[in-house]
Amino acid sequence: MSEKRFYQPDIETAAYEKMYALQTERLAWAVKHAYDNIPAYREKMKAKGVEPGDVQSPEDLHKLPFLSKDDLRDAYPYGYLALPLSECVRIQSTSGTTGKRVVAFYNQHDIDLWDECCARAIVAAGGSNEDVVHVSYGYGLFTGGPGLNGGSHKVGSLTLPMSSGNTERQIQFMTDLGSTILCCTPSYAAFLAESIQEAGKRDEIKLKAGIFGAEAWSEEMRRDIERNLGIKAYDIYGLTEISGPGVSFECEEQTGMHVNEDHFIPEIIDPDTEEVLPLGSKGELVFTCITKQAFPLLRYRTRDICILTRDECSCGRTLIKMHKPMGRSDDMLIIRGVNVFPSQIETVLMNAGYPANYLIIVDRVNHTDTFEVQVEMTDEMFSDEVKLIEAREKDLLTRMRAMLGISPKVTLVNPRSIARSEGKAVRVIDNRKI
Ligand code: DLL
Repeated sequence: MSEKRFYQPDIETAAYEKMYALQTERLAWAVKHAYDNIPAYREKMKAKGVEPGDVQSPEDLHKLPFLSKDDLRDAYPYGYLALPLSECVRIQSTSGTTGKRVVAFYNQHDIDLWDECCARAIVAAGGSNEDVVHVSYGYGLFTGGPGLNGGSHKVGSLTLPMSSGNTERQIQFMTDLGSTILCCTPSYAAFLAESIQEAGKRDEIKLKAGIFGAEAWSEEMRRDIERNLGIKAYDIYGLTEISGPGVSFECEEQTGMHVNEDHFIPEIIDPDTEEVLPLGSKGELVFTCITKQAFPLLRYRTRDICILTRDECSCGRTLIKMHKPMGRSDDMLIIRGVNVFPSQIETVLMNAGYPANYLIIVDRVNHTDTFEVQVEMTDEMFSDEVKLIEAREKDLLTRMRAMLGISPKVTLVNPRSIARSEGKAVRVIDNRKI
């Protein structure tokens, strides 16, 4: 098999000067396109006193106004559409459950570029036309299924559009058709691994790699999935508004995700002051789409807390890297005044040998926050002896206090008692808002 390391080597390994020139040219086009075709955006620019001609290069990005999910919701559904509907061929939508959904529009050009971004991710995970790509992300309005499906077609892999659910059938197809690359959320990958083990099919699967994203997952969870499925697990990031999966993707180095910066220019800002922060700083990730035609968002605030770095990568790609998102500036939990990221709790659990099946329940009683973490035991941990369970809970509590600086109530629950997710896992129940 000829090992192809890059899908588009001229872009993925371009010298910085070449990338910068490309971004400069495309950015000028994108700003003018949005200004000319989206009245709401034109108003925003005018309110900030900016004209398209003021943005000559990526250095001028800071002059542009930000866009937020609320802007898109307020303008639902067509307010940020830059083309006539007759030129659009697809709609996708965010997975949010509260408020109005955000709908994203695509013309064929946008779909082609999105597919190419996902193709880069698949090739980076070792994919080629020799592979069977098993897509268990949801299909439909969610971008996971359609995105990886399109990417797999571009690579020329045999594509299994499984969608999520029906785990028994997933395992059957996986074994019968020899799936080699699995694409799904990390929580579903962990569940599939568990189910494959239970079905005694571990030796029958041919998986070599997984492309997992759409939700936060820890390094510890990665190691668990890799061990249990016998694969290399790659992270992939994206959001519906910026096209879907494939905004960034991991290479074999597994030290962050390369951003497809020929299409999406990233910035990191301080979420409170909105000031642009230098490379290496932790802050909120903002993207400017420079090639999208139907839904060309500029300076879109993702709310994902992240770090950007431009270090040399052993894979040969020169594309800027983003670290794994470390939580969100909007769903970070503040419990009794302490900032808590669910990923910190996951890290504690995985380090202590627990599976990533847990639920964080926050409430407010008598004006004081209550904070409980329910953690599922494995069959091996399960015991009838109360003393043993209490000792385990105490141990976890000590570890969590050290990590978080705050003490949750830790409750161990029976194996398989926390509902599994076929899509994004629900990890937090915050009753304080109700
Ligand atoms: O989750 C798109 C996607 C599908 C990405 C499949 C990767 C794989 P949305 O439903 O719009 O789109 O949710 C976007 O999910 O702002 C992040 O908070 C989170 N997210 C996405 N990928 C990752 C990741 C898709 N790899 C929101 N790690 C984003 C952590 C992620 N969080």
